[in-house]
Amino acid sequence: MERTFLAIKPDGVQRKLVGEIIRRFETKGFTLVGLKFLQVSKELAEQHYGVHRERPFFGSLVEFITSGPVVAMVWEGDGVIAAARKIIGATNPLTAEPGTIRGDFGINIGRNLIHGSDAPETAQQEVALWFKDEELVNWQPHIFPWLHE
Ligand code: DAT
Ligand code: MG
Repeated sequence: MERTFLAIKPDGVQRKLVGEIIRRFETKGFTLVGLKFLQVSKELAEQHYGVHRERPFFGSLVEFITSGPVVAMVWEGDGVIAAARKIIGATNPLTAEPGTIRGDFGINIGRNLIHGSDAPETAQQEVALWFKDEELVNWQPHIFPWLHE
């Protein structure tokens, strides 16, 4: 089944939105298969945001993601990569739709609360970058038949 990498950024943690954010993916019906709370190293941050290396905001992006603890997660479910991006909302919280995480809780592009993988290839890369195989749990929740026909 499909998996995606999500990370609650330092602003989400500092603003005590961890429970609220996790709740949205839980109640939607996706399955949590990996979770850790960590202080991100500069090396990990630079690798994670490698595609943005040439962008003018790369330095501040790395500085921000390493500025405080982060909640790193892997979520599972059919279509979870695209669905999580919808739940998260547009990159700029000011223009993100109300009802999305960024639309409900943010006002600034540099403080947009949560990261989510944007495609199957990046999801696979990011899951592997942040988690070892043995840190991921293969399980099927008991409510599974109540979420799937
Ligand atoms: P997303 O996080 O929605 O996938 P992205 O991958 O294009 O967005 O960019 C990664 C992060 O970089 C984003 O969450 C916030 C920051 N960022 C993107 N565009 C920016 C900009 N124009 N100015 C400042 N920060 C920006
Ligand atoms: Mg992105």
